[in-house]
Amino acid sequence: MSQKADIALIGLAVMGQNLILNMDSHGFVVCAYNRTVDKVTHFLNHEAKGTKVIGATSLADMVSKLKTPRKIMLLVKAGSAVDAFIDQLVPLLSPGDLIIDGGNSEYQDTARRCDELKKKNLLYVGSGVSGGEEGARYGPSLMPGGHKEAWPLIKDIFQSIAAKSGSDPCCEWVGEGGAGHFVKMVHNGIEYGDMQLICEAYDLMKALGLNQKEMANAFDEWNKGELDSFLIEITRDILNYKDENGYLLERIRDTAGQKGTGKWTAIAALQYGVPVTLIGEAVFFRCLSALKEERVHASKQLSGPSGKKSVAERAQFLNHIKNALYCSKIVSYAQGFMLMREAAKEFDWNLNYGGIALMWRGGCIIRSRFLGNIKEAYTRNPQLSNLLLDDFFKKAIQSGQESWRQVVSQAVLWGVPVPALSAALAFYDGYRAEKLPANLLQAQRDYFGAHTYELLGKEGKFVHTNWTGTGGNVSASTYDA
Ligand code: 2AM
Repeated sequence: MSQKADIALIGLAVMGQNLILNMDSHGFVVCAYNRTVDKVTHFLNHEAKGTKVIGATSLADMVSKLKTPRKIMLLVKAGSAVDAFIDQLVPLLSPGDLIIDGGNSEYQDTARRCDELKKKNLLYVGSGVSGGEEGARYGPSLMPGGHKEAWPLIKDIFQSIAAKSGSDPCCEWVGEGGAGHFVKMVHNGIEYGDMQLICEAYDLMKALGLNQKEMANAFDEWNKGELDSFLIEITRDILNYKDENGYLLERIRDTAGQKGTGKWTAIAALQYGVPVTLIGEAVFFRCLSALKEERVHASKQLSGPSGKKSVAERAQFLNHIKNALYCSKIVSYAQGFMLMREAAKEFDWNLNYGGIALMWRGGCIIRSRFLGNIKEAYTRNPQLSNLLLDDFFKKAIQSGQESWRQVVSQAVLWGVPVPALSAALAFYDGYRAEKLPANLLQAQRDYFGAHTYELLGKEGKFVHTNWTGTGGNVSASTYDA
């Protein structure tokens, strides 16, 4: 009998193939399988030629070729395909065997599958995998969660193939149930936010009259400082890109697509009542961009400010834009971490926030120097309640906020939409406000719906007022909630 495999991987689209090749490069023997079995032979004869990868002709064949306890990773389309494979695998497996889903599954699905497989004495892991095809081959960011007993079985493989930040793997155990996929979802939401912020900076640069080379140079400069990141770097390259007709970017239709993971983050934010406003705006602005025909029509009907868009000092204003982007980015990550904190409470996860920052530090789309700063903030204080309260970020906002306010006000005066920059600023001002106008809101609710309110200094006592009481006489009745 030939050598048994360390792990099986089902799903030979590019991500799956590349993860297999990555595992192979790190010395693991992988058994490959795919619904359309012809793809297995093709893969073995082409991409995997000369490797230790073995193939399987059926699920039973695959299961027979694995060391026990068996580890089987799925990289198939999220949704019913995952359930279908689980259903077929269950009768072939023995107690203690492990199924891992590396697709983009919804965290509730992962939690449900964990529960179902636990009843069958099987282990289950739902892992976020980020970094695209390149990451899968040479080092993805991996965010595994599910049955904790499964972690020792895959730790070596996962941490070996993951991206590295210095010598640290961008992969750590995230938490129980759907925790891995939840964290991956927040990662994707943050990616939406980062991209939107960069787009707003680009739009403001255009408003200022910068040509494309100047914009590319600005992003190149920014990439040398605190904004150093994959997304800033590719933005520079995109701005520099020319084909036979000149710069390509201006010829691309301005309607954004989305696969839905940003939307899921916004839905989770609403569900758990966390003000993740920047990602929400990023999702909505993609929706607005998709209304191209309506916008073209409205652009001929609706007026905006007519003055010339100019500033006294262009270089100085560019620096303001950079600072505004940086401050907003801090708010966006603070919001994302607030969402994870709330979900952790809801699901009883013991999330390691510094570890999450480290997982995102390399391999994935939002990789950046900034995530190193977040990791350091949580290392300084693992109990940090909000990123905005960390000294490093507090100081960063202190020194950038004048710029941030200038940019948002100027954009408003010019009529340039900056939903993410301005939502972040509104959040910042709201979060640091000891008093918000919600006292009026509570009074209104009590007026029309007798919802009651609490008096300052008498919290816990709920009071109702008869606001239309005769002769303007306000009567209050008190009762315990
Ligand atoms: P296929 O090659 O047989 O289409 C990405 O689409 C991966 O998910 C591919 O390996 C694909 O298999 C698999 N996949 C997509 N939908 C599937 C389904 N309903 N059942 C099983 N595998 C599926």
